[in-house]
Amino acid sequence: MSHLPASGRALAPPAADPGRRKSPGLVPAGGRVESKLCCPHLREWSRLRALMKKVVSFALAGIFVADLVACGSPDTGSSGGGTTTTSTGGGTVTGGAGGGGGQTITGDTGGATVTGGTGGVGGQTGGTGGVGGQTGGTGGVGGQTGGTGGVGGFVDGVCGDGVLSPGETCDDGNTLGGDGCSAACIIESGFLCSGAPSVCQPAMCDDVASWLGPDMTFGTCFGYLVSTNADANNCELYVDVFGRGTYSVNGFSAKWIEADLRVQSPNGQVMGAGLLVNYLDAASLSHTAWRLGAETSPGLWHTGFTWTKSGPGNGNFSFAVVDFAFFLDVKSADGMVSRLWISANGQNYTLDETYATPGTIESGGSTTIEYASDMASLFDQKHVCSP
Ligand SMILES: [Ca+2]
Repeated sequence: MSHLPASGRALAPPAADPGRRKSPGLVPAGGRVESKLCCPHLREWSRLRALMKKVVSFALAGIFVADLVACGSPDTGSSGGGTTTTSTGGGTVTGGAGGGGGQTITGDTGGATVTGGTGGVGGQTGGTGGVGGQTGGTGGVGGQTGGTGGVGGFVDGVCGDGVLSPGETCDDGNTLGGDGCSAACIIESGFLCSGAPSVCQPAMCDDVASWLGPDMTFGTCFGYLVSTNADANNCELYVDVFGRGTYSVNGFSAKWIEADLRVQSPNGQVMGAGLLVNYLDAASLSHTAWRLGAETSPGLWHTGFTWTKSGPGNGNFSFAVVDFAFFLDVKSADGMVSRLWISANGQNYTLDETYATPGTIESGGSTTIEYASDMASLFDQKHVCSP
Protein backbone atom coordinates (compact mmCIF):
# COMPACT_ATOMS: atom_id res chain seq x y z
CA MET A 1 0.00 0.00 0.00
CA SER A 2 1.35 3.36 -0.91
CA HIS A 3 0.35 6.89 -0.17
CA LEU A 4 2.83 8.37 -2.56
CA PRO A 5 1.51 9.51 -5.93
CA ALA A 6 3.45 7.90 -8.73
CA SER A 7 3.92 11.25 -10.40
CA GLY A 8 6.39 12.57 -7.92
CA ARG A 9 7.40 13.19 -4.39
CA ALA A 10 4.37 15.21 -3.44
CA LEU A 11 4.00 13.21 -0.28
CA ALA A 12 1.00 15.12 0.79
CA PRO A 13 0.58 14.89 4.54
CA PRO A 14 -2.91 15.20 5.93
CA ALA A 15 -4.16 18.76 5.80
CA ALA A 16 -3.14 20.60 8.89
CA ASP A 17 -5.96 20.81 11.38
CA PRO A 18 -5.87 24.31 12.81
CA GLY A 19 -7.73 23.13 15.85
CA ARG A 20 -4.95 20.75 16.76
CA ARG A 21 -2.10 22.95 15.79
CA LYS A 22 0.36 23.52 18.54
CA SER A 23 2.12 26.76 18.90
CA PRO A 24 5.52 26.64 17.26
CA GLY A 25 6.74 29.03 19.83
CA LEU A 26 7.42 31.71 17.28
CA VAL A 27 7.62 35.22 18.51
CA PRO A 28 6.89 37.80 15.87
CA ALA A 29 10.11 39.64 15.27
CA GLY A 30 8.25 42.90 15.24
CA GLY A 31 6.99 42.52 18.76
CA ARG A 32 7.77 45.30 21.11
CA VAL A 33 10.54 44.73 23.56
CA GLU A 34 9.20 45.05 27.05
CA SER A 35 10.68 47.61 29.31
CA LYS A 36 13.32 46.06 31.44
CA LEU A 37 13.28 48.73 34.09
CA CYS A 38 10.40 50.21 35.97
CA CYS A 39 9.39 51.32 39.41
CA PRO A 40 10.41 48.19 41.36
CA HIS A 41 13.92 48.88 40.23
CA LEU A 42 14.04 52.41 41.46
CA ARG A 43 15.64 51.26 44.68
CA GLU A 44 18.55 49.84 42.71
CA TRP A 45 18.68 53.05 40.78
CA SER A 46 18.80 54.99 44.00
CA ARG A 47 21.77 52.96 45.13
CA LEU A 48 23.42 53.40 41.77
CA ARG A 49 22.82 57.11 41.87
CA ALA A 50 24.28 57.36 45.33
CA LEU A 51 27.35 55.55 44.11
CA MET A 52 27.60 57.65 41.03
CA LYS A 53 27.26 60.81 43.04
CA LYS A 54 30.70 60.20 44.44
CA VAL A 55 32.13 59.76 40.97
CA VAL A 56 30.38 61.94 38.48
CA SER A 57 27.99 64.13 40.29
CA PHE A 58 27.31 66.30 37.25
CA ALA A 59 25.59 63.42 35.53
CA LEU A 60 22.99 62.72 38.13
CA ALA A 61 20.34 65.04 36.89
CA GLY A 62 20.12 63.30 33.54
CA ILE A 63 19.76 59.85 35.05
CA PHE A 64 17.15 61.01 37.48
CA VAL A 65 15.01 62.44 34.72
CA ALA A 66 15.26 59.19 32.82
CA ASP A 67 14.06 57.31 35.89
CA LEU A 68 10.94 59.35 36.22
CA VAL A 69 10.12 58.99 32.56
CA ALA A 70 10.54 55.25 32.73
CA CYS A 71 7.61 54.76 35.07
CA GLY A 72 5.31 57.49 33.99
CA SER A 73 4.31 57.08 30.38
CA PRO A 74 3.46 54.04 28.27
CA ASP A 75 4.68 55.94 25.24
CA THR A 76 8.15 56.34 26.52
CA GLY A 77 11.03 53.95 26.66
CA SER A 78 12.59 53.24 29.99
CA SER A 79 15.98 54.33 31.05
CA GLY A 80 18.98 52.16 30.42
CA GLY A 81 20.49 50.29 33.28
CA GLY A 82 24.09 50.78 34.18
CA THR A 83 25.23 47.62 32.50
CA THR A 84 22.19 46.54 30.59
CA THR A 85 21.01 47.25 27.09
CA THR A 86 18.00 49.46 27.24
CA SER A 87 14.55 48.91 25.96
CA THR A 88 12.39 50.21 23.17
CA GLY A 89 9.98 53.07 23.55
CA GLY A 90 6.38 51.92 23.54
CA GLY A 91 5.00 54.26 20.92
CA THR A 92 1.53 53.85 19.51
CA VAL A 93 0.35 56.60 17.20
CA THR A 94 3.06 58.98 18.07
CA GLY A 95 6.29 57.29 18.81
CA GLY A 96 7.55 57.68 22.31
CA ALA A 97 10.94 58.96 23.17
CA GLY A 98 13.67 56.49 23.85
CA GLY A 99 15.00 56.36 27.35
CA GLY A 100 18.45 57.45 28.39
CA GLY A 101 21.37 55.20 27.75
CA GLY A 102 23.09 53.35 30.54
CA GLN A 103 26.51 54.19 31.85
CA THR A 104 28.35 52.60 28.98
CA ILE A 105 25.59 51.05 26.96
CA THR A 106 23.37 52.09 24.14
CA GLY A 107 20.45 54.45 24.31
CA ASP A 108 16.94 53.29 23.60
CA THR A 109 15.10 53.09 20.36
CA GLY A 110 12.31 55.57 19.87
CA GLY A 111 8.82 54.19 19.55
CA ALA A 112 8.27 53.01 16.02
CA THR A 113 4.80 53.47 14.61
CA VAL A 114 3.43 56.38 12.68
CA THR A 115 5.37 59.36 13.79
CA GLY A 116 8.88 58.67 14.85
CA GLY A 117 9.93 59.05 18.41
CA THR A 118 13.16 60.54 19.49
CA GLY A 119 16.14 58.37 20.11
CA GLY A 120 17.42 58.13 23.64
CA VAL A 121 20.33 59.93 25.13
CA GLY A 122 23.63 58.08 25.08
CA GLY A 123 25.25 56.93 28.26
CA GLN A 124 27.83 58.87 30.20
CA THR A 125 30.92 57.09 29.03
CA GLY A 126 30.81 56.72 25.33
CA GLY A 127 27.28 55.45 25.11
CA THR A 128 25.46 55.57 21.83
CA GLY A 129 22.32 57.61 21.32
CA GLY A 130 19.20 55.66 20.55
CA VAL A 131 17.62 55.11 17.17
CA GLY A 132 14.77 57.46 16.24
CA GLY A 133 11.35 56.00 15.53
CA GLN A 134 9.88 55.56 12.09
CA THR A 135 9.10 58.42 9.73
CA GLY A 136 11.51 61.10 10.56
CA GLY A 137 12.29 60.35 14.15
CA THR A 138 15.17 62.23 15.65
CA GLY A 139 18.42 60.53 16.42
CA GLY A 140 19.49 60.31 20.00
CA VAL A 141 22.00 62.54 21.70
CA GLY A 142 25.49 61.22 22.16
CA GLY A 143 26.89 60.40 25.53
CA GLN A 144 28.79 62.91 27.58
CA THR A 145 32.27 61.56 27.07
CA GLY A 146 32.79 60.73 23.48
CA GLY A 147 29.39 59.26 22.95
CA THR A 148 27.91 58.81 19.52
CA GLY A 149 24.74 60.46 18.34
CA GLY A 150 21.82 58.20 17.54
CA VAL A 151 20.45 57.36 14.13
CA GLY A 152 17.45 59.25 12.83
CA GLY A 153 14.19 57.50 12.15
CA PHE A 154 13.46 55.62 8.96
CA VAL A 155 10.56 55.97 6.62
CA ASP A 156 7.87 53.42 7.22
CA GLY A 157 7.04 51.07 4.40
CA VAL A 158 3.55 50.41 3.20
CA CYS A 159 1.99 47.27 4.61
CA GLY A 160 0.30 45.33 1.86
CA ASP A 161 2.56 46.34 -1.02
CA GLY A 162 4.30 42.97 -1.06
CA VAL A 163 7.66 44.49 -0.16
CA LEU A 164 9.33 43.78 3.16
CA SER A 165 9.92 47.09 4.90
CA PRO A 166 11.40 47.97 8.25
CA GLY A 167 8.93 47.07 10.95
CA GLU A 168 7.35 44.30 8.87
CA THR A 169 8.12 40.65 9.41
CA CYS A 170 6.03 39.71 6.38
CA ASP A 171 4.12 41.38 3.58
CA ASP A 172 1.87 39.14 1.58
CA GLY A 173 0.48 41.93 -0.55
CA ASN A 174 -2.69 42.46 1.41
CA THR A 175 -3.81 43.96 4.69
CA LEU A 176 -6.03 41.10 5.76
CA GLY A 177 -5.38 39.26 8.98
CA GLY A 178 -5.87 35.56 9.61
CA ASP A 179 -3.92 34.48 6.56
CA GLY A 180 -0.60 34.21 8.36
CA CYS A 181 0.50 37.80 7.76
CA SER A 182 -1.46 40.24 9.89
CA ALA A 183 -3.08 43.52 8.89
CA ALA A 184 0.04 45.17 10.32
CA CYS A 185 2.34 42.88 8.31
CA ILE A 186 3.51 40.89 11.29
CA ILE A 187 3.74 37.08 11.10
CA GLU A 188 0.78 35.65 12.97
CA SER A 189 1.21 33.10 15.70
CA GLY A 190 1.32 29.55 14.40
CA PHE A 191 2.39 30.57 10.89
CA LEU A 192 5.60 30.65 8.95
CA CYS A 193 6.20 33.19 6.20
CA SER A 194 9.01 33.62 3.74
CA GLY A 195 9.92 35.78 0.79
CA ALA A 196 8.37 38.96 -0.57
CA PRO A 197 5.57 39.01 -1.41
CA SER A 198 5.44 36.69 1.58
CA VAL A 199 4.07 33.19 1.32
CA CYS A 200 2.59 32.11 4.64
CA GLN A 201 1.51 28.68 5.77
CA PRO A 202 0.50 27.20 9.09
CA ALA A 203 3.56 25.93 10.89
CA MET A 204 3.48 22.19 10.52
CA CYS A 205 3.42 20.49 13.90
CA ASP A 206 0.91 17.66 13.58
CA ASP A 207 2.63 14.36 14.39
CA VAL A 208 6.04 15.96 13.90
CA ALA A 209 8.63 14.84 16.42
CA SER A 210 12.30 14.34 17.02
CA TRP A 211 13.09 10.66 17.40
CA LEU A 212 16.17 9.95 19.46
CA GLY A 213 15.42 6.36 20.47
CA PRO A 214 12.50 3.97 21.02
CA ASP A 215 11.62 5.71 24.26
CA MET A 216 12.62 9.21 23.23
CA THR A 217 10.15 10.92 20.93
CA PHE A 218 9.70 14.64 21.41
CA GLY A 219 7.04 16.63 19.63
CA THR A 220 8.24 19.57 17.57
CA CYS A 221 7.33 21.60 14.49
CA PHE A 222 8.98 22.23 11.19
CA GLY A 223 10.43 25.70 11.67
CA TYR A 224 10.57 26.39 7.94
CA LEU A 225 8.53 26.06 4.80
CA VAL A 226 9.42 23.53 2.14
CA SER A 227 9.32 25.00 -1.36
CA THR A 228 10.00 21.97 -3.50
CA ASN A 229 10.15 18.19 -3.31
CA ALA A 230 12.56 16.17 -5.40
CA ASP A 231 14.45 12.90 -5.47
CA ALA A 232 17.83 12.73 -3.77
CA ASN A 233 19.34 11.63 -7.06
CA ASN A 234 22.73 13.21 -6.53
CA CYS A 235 23.74 11.32 -3.43
CA GLU A 236 22.71 14.14 -1.15
CA LEU A 237 21.15 11.42 1.01
CA TYR A 238 21.12 7.65 1.22
CA VAL A 239 20.00 5.05 3.73
CA ASP A 240 23.09 3.55 5.34
CA VAL A 241 21.48 1.24 7.90
CA PHE A 242 17.88 0.22 8.50
CA GLY A 243 16.59 -1.92 11.33
CA ARG A 244 13.46 -3.00 13.12
CA GLY A 245 13.81 -3.44 16.84
CA THR A 246 12.04 -4.76 19.89
CA TYR A 247 12.69 -4.77 23.56
CA SER A 248 10.85 -6.56 26.33
CA VAL A 249 11.90 -6.30 29.93
CA ASN A 250 10.06 -6.38 33.25
CA GLY A 251 6.65 -5.95 31.65
CA PHE A 252 7.74 -3.09 29.39
CA SER A 253 8.03 -3.56 25.67
CA ALA A 254 8.39 -1.56 22.50
CA LYS A 255 8.71 -2.05 18.76
CA TRP A 256 10.22 0.41 16.36
CA ILE A 257 12.00 0.98 13.08
CA GLU A 258 15.18 3.01 12.85
CA ALA A 259 17.60 4.20 10.23
CA ASP A 260 20.98 5.83 9.81
CA LEU A 261 20.86 8.36 7.00
CA ARG A 262 24.06 9.50 5.32
CA VAL A 263 24.02 13.13 4.21
CA GLN A 264 26.73 14.36 1.88
CA SER A 265 27.22 17.29 -0.48
CA PRO A 266 23.76 18.67 0.11
CA ASN A 267 24.58 21.97 -1.67
CA GLY A 268 23.07 24.07 1.07
CA GLN A 269 22.32 24.14 4.75
CA VAL A 270 20.95 20.92 6.20
CA MET A 271 17.78 21.79 8.09
CA GLY A 272 16.91 18.25 9.08
CA ALA A 273 16.75 14.65 7.96
CA GLY A 274 14.28 12.02 8.94
CA LEU A 275 11.59 9.52 8.26
CA LEU A 276 8.03 9.79 7.03
CA VAL A 277 5.77 6.95 8.17
CA ASN A 278 2.20 6.26 7.18
CA TYR A 279 0.60 4.14 9.88
CA LEU A 280 -2.73 2.89 11.19
CA ASP A 281 -3.77 3.42 14.76
CA ALA A 282 -5.66 0.89 16.88
CA ALA A 283 -8.92 2.00 15.25
CA SER A 284 -7.39 1.50 11.78
CA LEU A 285 -7.36 5.24 11.11
CA SER A 286 -4.58 6.45 8.84
CA HIS A 287 -1.94 8.86 10.07
CA THR A 288 1.27 10.33 8.77
CA ALA A 289 4.18 10.79 11.15
CA TRP A 290 7.26 12.90 10.56
CA ARG A 291 10.26 11.90 12.63
CA LEU A 292 13.30 14.11 12.52
CA GLY A 293 16.60 12.51 13.29
CA ALA A 294 19.61 13.65 15.24
CA GLU A 295 23.05 14.06 13.72
CA THR A 296 24.98 11.51 15.76
CA SER A 297 28.26 12.05 13.89
CA PRO A 298 29.14 14.42 11.06
CA GLY A 299 26.84 13.67 8.17
CA LEU A 300 25.12 10.73 9.84
CA TRP A 301 21.55 11.22 11.01
CA HIS A 302 19.79 8.68 13.21
CA THR A 303 16.02 8.57 13.08
CA GLY A 304 13.18 6.13 13.65
CA PHE A 305 9.57 5.57 14.55
CA THR A 306 8.23 3.76 17.60
CA TRP A 307 5.03 1.98 16.59
CA THR A 308 4.15 -0.05 19.67
CA LYS A 309 4.72 0.42 23.37
CA SER A 310 3.24 -1.27 26.40
CA GLY A 311 3.84 -1.46 30.09
CA PRO A 312 2.85 0.57 33.13
CA GLY A 313 3.29 4.24 32.35
CA ASN A 314 4.96 3.41 29.06
CA GLY A 315 2.63 5.22 26.71
CA ASN A 316 0.73 2.11 25.65
CA PHE A 317 -0.10 2.36 21.98
CA SER A 318 -0.19 -0.07 19.15
CA PHE A 319 0.16 1.18 15.59
CA ALA A 320 0.78 -0.66 12.34
CA VAL A 321 3.42 0.67 9.95
CA VAL A 322 1.96 0.92 6.45
CA ASP A 323 4.88 2.36 4.53
CA PHE A 324 7.69 4.84 4.87
CA ALA A 325 10.26 7.00 3.09
CA PHE A 326 13.24 9.14 4.01
CA PHE A 327 13.82 12.84 3.53
CA LEU A 328 16.46 15.54 3.77
CA ASP A 329 15.62 19.24 4.00
CA VAL A 330 18.20 21.60 2.51
CA LYS A 331 18.08 25.38 2.47
CA SER A 332 19.79 26.87 -0.56
CA ALA A 333 21.49 30.26 -0.79
CA ASP A 334 18.24 31.93 -1.86
CA GLY A 335 16.59 30.88 1.40
CA MET A 336 14.32 28.29 -0.17
CA VAL A 337 14.13 24.83 1.40
CA SER A 338 14.05 21.74 -0.81
CA ARG A 339 12.94 18.36 0.49
CA LEU A 340 14.94 15.56 -1.09
CA TRP A 341 13.50 12.07 -0.88
CA ILE A 342 14.77 8.54 -0.79
CA SER A 343 11.81 6.42 -1.81
CA ALA A 344 10.96 3.54 -4.09
CA ASN A 345 10.68 5.31 -7.44
CA GLY A 346 7.97 7.56 -6.19
CA GLN A 347 6.41 4.97 -3.91
CA ASN A 348 7.12 4.35 -0.26
CA TYR A 349 8.88 1.32 1.16
CA THR A 350 7.13 -1.38 3.14
CA LEU A 351 8.45 -3.65 5.85
CA ASP A 352 7.37 -6.71 3.88
CA GLU A 353 9.54 -5.85 0.89
CA THR A 354 12.37 -4.57 3.05
CA TYR A 355 12.52 -7.89 4.88
CA ALA A 356 11.64 -10.14 1.95
CA THR A 357 15.23 -11.25 2.33
CA PRO A 358 15.87 -11.93 6.02
CA GLY A 359 18.11 -9.42 7.66
CA THR A 360 20.83 -9.77 10.26
CA ILE A 361 19.60 -10.15 13.80
CA GLU A 362 21.58 -8.63 16.63
CA SER A 363 20.57 -9.06 20.26
CA GLY A 364 21.84 -7.41 23.37
CA GLY A 365 20.12 -7.87 26.70
CA SER A 366 16.41 -7.31 26.24
CA THR A 367 16.82 -5.66 22.83
CA THR A 368 16.77 -7.32 19.44
CA ILE A 369 17.25 -5.50 16.14
CA GLU A 370 16.96 -7.04 12.72
CA TYR A 371 19.09 -5.02 10.30
CA ALA A 372 17.76 -5.11 6.76
CA SER A 373 19.58 -7.14 4.14
CA ASP A 374 21.81 -5.38 1.67
CA MET A 375 19.34 -6.67 -0.94
CA ALA A 376 16.57 -4.38 0.33
CA SER A 377 15.58 -1.79 -2.23
CA LEU A 378 15.88 1.05 0.27
CA PHE A 379 19.65 0.64 -0.11
CA ASP A 380 19.58 1.23 -3.88
CA GLN A 381 20.92 4.75 -3.56
CA LYS A 382 23.56 3.58 -1.11
CA HIS A 383 24.89 1.15 -3.72
CA VAL A 384 25.13 4.05 -6.18
CA CYS A 385 26.63 6.58 -3.78
CA SER A 386 28.85 4.33 -1.68
CA PRO A 387 29.81 1.46 -3.98
CA1 LIG B 1 -2.34 39.39 5.11
